Formats: sequence, C-alpha cells, structure tokens
Amino acid sequence: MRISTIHRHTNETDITLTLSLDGSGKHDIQTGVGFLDHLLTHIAVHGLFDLTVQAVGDLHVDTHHTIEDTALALGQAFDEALGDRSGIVRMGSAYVPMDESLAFVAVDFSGRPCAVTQGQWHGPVIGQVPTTLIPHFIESFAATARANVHANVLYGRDDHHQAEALFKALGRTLDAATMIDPRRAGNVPSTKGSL
Ligand SMILES: [Mn+2]
Repeated sequence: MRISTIHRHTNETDITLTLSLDGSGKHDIQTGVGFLDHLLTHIAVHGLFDLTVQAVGDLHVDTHHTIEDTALALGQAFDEALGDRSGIVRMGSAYVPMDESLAFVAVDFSGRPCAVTQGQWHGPVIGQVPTTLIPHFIESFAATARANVHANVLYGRDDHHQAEALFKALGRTLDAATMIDPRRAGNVPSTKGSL
C-alpha cells in the first residue's frame, strides 16, 4: 500500500498528515487556515489521493509557518509513499482552467528538488493566504518531495480562481506522475537505475 504518515513537530507547528497515493479523493483537512484547507482539498480530489491533515500552527504570529510546514510535510509524504519510485510514470503535466484563469503544472519525481513558479497575483492575500506564499508552498513541497515542479499561472483576473486552477493542475499532475505504469514491470524509470 502506497501510504505514508508524517508527524512533523517544531516550536512553530505540529502537523500530522496521512497520504494514500492510490485513494479516491477522500479528505479531512484542518490547518486552521481556511483557504489552505481549500487548496489542499483540490489536490486530494483532483489527484484522487486520500489525504488527512491536522495542523496546529503559531497563527498568533501569522500563517507563514503553517503554510510552509504543511507543504514540507506533504512533500515528505509523497517522497515516503513513493518508496524507491519503482514502476511509476514519474513525470506528468496538466493545463487546468478555472473560469477566466488558466494554469499549467509539470512535475518530474527525479529525486532532485527544483521549483519554478510564474504568475501575476492581483492582491496581497486570498483569505488568510498571502499570495507571496503560493510560490513558497510550491518550493517547499518540491524540496521534500525531491521533485522538479514547474507551476505557472498563465493568466486570470481573480486570485481565488488562479490559485484553484494551479492546485487542481498540481493534483492532476501528481496523480499522473505517481501512477504505476504496468509496462515498467516494477523497474525504476531512470537511465541511472535509481531516483
Ligand atoms: Mn473555491
């Protein structure tokens, strides 16, 4: 079973996260940051991952640590659930529209962390999520997932829509990249033989 549970505890946050790669989109997500819960739900539902997240963060400071540490825990969960990454498709990409917004995401579970994000945000925050932290979420996720993640908001008018398009595209892309490809017969999809 490709399931992992991460418990991450620091002076700033206490996070318990369980991820099943071969789920059906079931989710129970409580981080204390409403719009972050909403975005993580899009990853679960559009990625067909089962995901539970219980986070208690230092929100009296701001939402930064909670958002960053949840991304780090989610990336670590993908890394652990993938194991030696044998038999997976490894790469994926998706364009996803959300009304007037369009996003594109591409992922490679190469074993090397790298994040490239692009997009114009129209306001400073969406709910309690500063728009400056959306690229930071992607970078933190890529670091612990040991993956290349290219996340682009191509255009849009409404920041809520832009963020939703981006996280729906991330969910679909992660689903495509983590899928088992029977033609690989359990081999690691790499000329190097390891990821
Ligand atoms: Mn929404």
